[in-house]
Amino acid sequence: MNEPRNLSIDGDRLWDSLMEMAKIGPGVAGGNRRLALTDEDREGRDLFVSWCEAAGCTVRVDAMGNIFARRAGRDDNLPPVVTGSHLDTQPTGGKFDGVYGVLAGLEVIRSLNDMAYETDHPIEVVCWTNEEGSRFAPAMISSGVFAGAFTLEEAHAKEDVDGVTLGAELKRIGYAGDMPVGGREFHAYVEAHIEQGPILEEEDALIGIVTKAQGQRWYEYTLTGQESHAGSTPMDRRRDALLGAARVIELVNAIGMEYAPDARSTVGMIESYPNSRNVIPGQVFLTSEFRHPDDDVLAEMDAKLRDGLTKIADNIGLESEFEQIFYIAPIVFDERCVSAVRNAARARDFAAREMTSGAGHDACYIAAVAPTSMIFIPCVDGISHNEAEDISTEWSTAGGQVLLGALLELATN
Ligand code: HGY
Ligand code: MN
Ligand code: MN
Repeated sequence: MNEPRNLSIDGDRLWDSLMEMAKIGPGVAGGNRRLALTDEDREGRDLFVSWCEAAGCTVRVDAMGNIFARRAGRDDNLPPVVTGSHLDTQPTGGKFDGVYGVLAGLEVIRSLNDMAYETDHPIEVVCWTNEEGSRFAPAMISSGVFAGAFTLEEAHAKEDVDGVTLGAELKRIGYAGDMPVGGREFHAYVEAHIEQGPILEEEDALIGIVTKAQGQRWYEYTLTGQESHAGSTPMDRRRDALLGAARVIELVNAIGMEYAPDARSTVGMIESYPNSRNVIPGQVFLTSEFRHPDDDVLAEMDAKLRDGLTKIADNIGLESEFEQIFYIAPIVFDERCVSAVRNAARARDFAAREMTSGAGHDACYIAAVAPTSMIFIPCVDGISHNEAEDISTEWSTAGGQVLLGALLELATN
């Protein structure tokens, strides 16, 4: 029987695991490069699976390569309380984005084992595939399949820039599991993650009680003009695709600024063809994205973009192919799960504040199929998606303690 006592995680062990995982897929500036379903991702997954098995978990992999490590509850027929995040990184990613949530979840299991503490509901830690949406767009695609936002077939067919499909890579690295994706109940899902912004650190808060997440729209453009000679083509005779792209970049930024302070707008990728210094670019591929906590504003931004793009193309004489490749509505997280996080922070007297997530997370899709909330910890200067991403051991341990408390509240009937 569980005696009431000071239940705690082992912050040093969590930190050591984070540093061990960080050795896999090193970046060039101290961070990590473990793009989804690469050999580096496989190595990180294999290490995580070995740690889960050493912790006595049963490990299952579904058809999207999502890894579920399960610690039995008193009544194993009860739906699990789930935590976790992702191990894939951006090309110039940090050591903690996603990884923190996966390993903090494992640390909770390791600590419950140490304390021989039995929960009523089983507890599972999940590693979601391709959360970043960097190698295979869009982001959070595997939790998206789990939540029914994408079919398994369309997700498996997603291609990287070399035309390699997500499905083929799952098979190649040995993570094409046979478990169906989704269709099973989570009693609750709580994801721990670094904030990836400056608020908590600036306010000296240890914990973010995440109540909402903003909506997103991602776009792809192909602007087609005409290659021609840089020296002999008069300025009024050009159909310069890169000039068009430059105006799109300005337009995307102007719309973001118009809806500041909450809006976010970014052009992330651009490829100019033929990319020769004395040829007027004939074709440009670029991407952009909008984010906002209010769906109506996001729709207004979308309409302004479409209108502005048409004017730019007409003015320069470009053909423009334009596609919205991803949309996720703003999320309001579940009050029972949010209060479990709030209670856990309060029980430890941690400075905490409620907030909206600027970044997308797997929790955003899981919120559609299970009661869900998130825990944020600060990160240094709010920097993320950058190899300099950093956290303190104090922040790491505090987040783990709150995750333990929240999961115990939700896993106890
Ligand atoms: O783009 C995002 O918000 C997340 O990092 N995938
Ligand atoms: Mn992340
Ligand atoms: Mn990320």
